[in-house]
Amino acid sequence: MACPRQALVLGFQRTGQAVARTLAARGVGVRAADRRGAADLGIAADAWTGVELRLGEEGLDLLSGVDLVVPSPGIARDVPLLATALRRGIPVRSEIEVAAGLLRCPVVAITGTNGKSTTTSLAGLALVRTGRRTFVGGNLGTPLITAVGTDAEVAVAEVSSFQLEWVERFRPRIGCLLNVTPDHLDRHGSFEGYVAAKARLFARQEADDFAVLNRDDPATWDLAGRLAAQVVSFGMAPGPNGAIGVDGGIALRLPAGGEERYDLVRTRLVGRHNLENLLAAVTVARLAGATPQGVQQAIDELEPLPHRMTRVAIRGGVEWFDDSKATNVGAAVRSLESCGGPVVLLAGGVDKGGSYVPLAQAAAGRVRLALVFGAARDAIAAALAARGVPVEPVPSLEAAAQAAAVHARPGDVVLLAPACSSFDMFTDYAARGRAFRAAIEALR
Ligand code: UMA
Ligand code: ADP
Repeated sequence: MACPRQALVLGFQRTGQAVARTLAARGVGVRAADRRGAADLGIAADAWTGVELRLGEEGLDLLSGVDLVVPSPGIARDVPLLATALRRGIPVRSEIEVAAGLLRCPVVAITGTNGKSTTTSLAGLALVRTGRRTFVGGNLGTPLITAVGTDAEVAVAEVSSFQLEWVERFRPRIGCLLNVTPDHLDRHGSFEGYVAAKARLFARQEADDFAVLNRDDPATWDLAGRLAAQVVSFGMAPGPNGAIGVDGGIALRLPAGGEERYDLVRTRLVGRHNLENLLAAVTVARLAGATPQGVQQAIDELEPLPHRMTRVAIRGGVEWFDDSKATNVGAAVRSLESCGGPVVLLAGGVDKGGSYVPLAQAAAGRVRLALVFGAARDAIAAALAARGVPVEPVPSLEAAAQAAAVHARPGDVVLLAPACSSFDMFTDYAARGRAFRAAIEALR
C-alpha cells in the first residue's frame, strides 16, 4: 500500500480515533466521519485540530479526494460508502493492516471464535515476564495502531474477523487460530464466509512464519495443509509437534528443541476451554521469544478476565457465575459443560444468525431451568423446549435474576451465559455483566 495523501477514517470511536491520530502525526491528510455526532461519541471536536471532522455524516461526498479508506471494525462490509469506494478503485484497509505497515516490531496475532482475549493476555504476560517490551492489545480494547511509534519489541494482538475483512498484506510473524464455531453470521453471511475471514490471518505468511492451530477443532485443523507458514499445533490428542495437555500440566515440543513441561497447579484459569487457551498461549509465547520461566510465571499469575466465568456470588448454597462474555453459542456450550451441578441458565440478547441446537444439546439433562430474554428470546426458547429443557421467557436480565433466585436450589449454579451479543439492551458485554451483578445485589 503506497503512503496515502488523504485518508477517510470511517467510524470515530476507539479504532477511528487511534488511526486518525497516527496518520495525522505522519503528515497524512485525515478526514474522519461517523454517523453519530460529537456529543454522542463523547468527544470534544475542538481537540482534533489537524483532522477534518465530519461527524453525523454518511454521504458519498466524504470520498472526495480520498486515496485510502480505513473503516472501523463495527462498520458492515456492505455500507454504501465502502461499496462506492471499491467501485472507484479506492483501497479499503483495516486498522490492523495500516498498523502492521507502520510497526517496526514483529506482530503476533491471535484469532478464533472464543478464547482470544484470555490467550492474548497470557501470551503477552509471558513476554512481559521475560523482560521483552511488549504491546498487548488489538480487539482486546487498545487498537494495535497505538503501538506504532512506541518502543515495543513485540506486539501481541487479539484480532477479530471484522478486522480481518479488509486486510491484503497483513503478515503476522506468528498467527494463531484457536477455534471456529458459528458466530457473527449476520455480518459475514454464512459460516463459510466467517471461516474465510479468519483464514485471512495466514494468507500472507511465508515459510519462516508460524501458524499455531488447534488440532482438535475440525474447522481450524482443516486449514493446516493449505498454509505456507510452518504449522505448530496444540490439543488434547497427540499431534506431530506443539503442545499437549498431560496430567496436571502441559508438554511442549517446538520445531527446534526438546520437550518442555509446564505446571498448571497454580493457574486460576478453570475449565477445559481454558486448558485449550493455555496450550495455545504457551506455544505462541515460546515461539515469540518468551523464556520457559516467563511462561511459567504468566501461567501462575494471570487472573481470569472479568465477565468470563467469574463467580460473583454465593447465596444460600447457590453459586452465581457471570460469563457475560459468552456472546455466542459455542462459548455458552463450553460454559455449561464446565458447570458441575444443575444449572439455572440465563441467556438471550441479539441473535447472530446461528443455530441454538448445540446449546439445547448441552443444556439437556444439565439445565434445571432456562430463563431467556432479549431479541433472541423466542428462538432460544423454541430450541431448548424442543430438547425438553424447561424454559421460561422473561422481560429482562433483572427479571431473570429474580426468577433464578426463586428457582435455584442449594448446590445449583446460576449461570449468565447469554449465547448472544448484548446490544439490544446494553452498550456491551461488560455493561451486561455489571447489570447482572447489580441485579444479584438487589435481591432480598
Ligand atoms: N459507525 C458509522 N457508520 C456505520 C456503523 C458504525 O459511522 O455504518 C460508527 C459508530 O457510530 C461507531 C463506530 O462507527 O462510533 C464503530 O466503531 P466500532 O464499533 O468499530 O468501535 P471501536 O471502539 O473502534 O471498537 C472496535 C471493536 N469493535 C467491534 O468490533 C464492534 C472493539 O471490539 C475493539 O476492542 C476496538 O475496536 C479496538 O480494537 C469489541 C467487539 O465487540 C470488543 N469485538 C467483536 C467481538 O469481540 O466479538 C468482534
Ligand atoms: P474472546 O476474546 O474470543 O471472546 P475470551 O477469552 O474473552 O474470548 O472468552 C470469552 C468466552 O468464551 C468465555 O467466557 C468462555 O465462555 C468462552 N471460551 C473461552 N475460551 C474458549 C475456548 N478455547 N473454546 C470455547 N469457548 C471458550
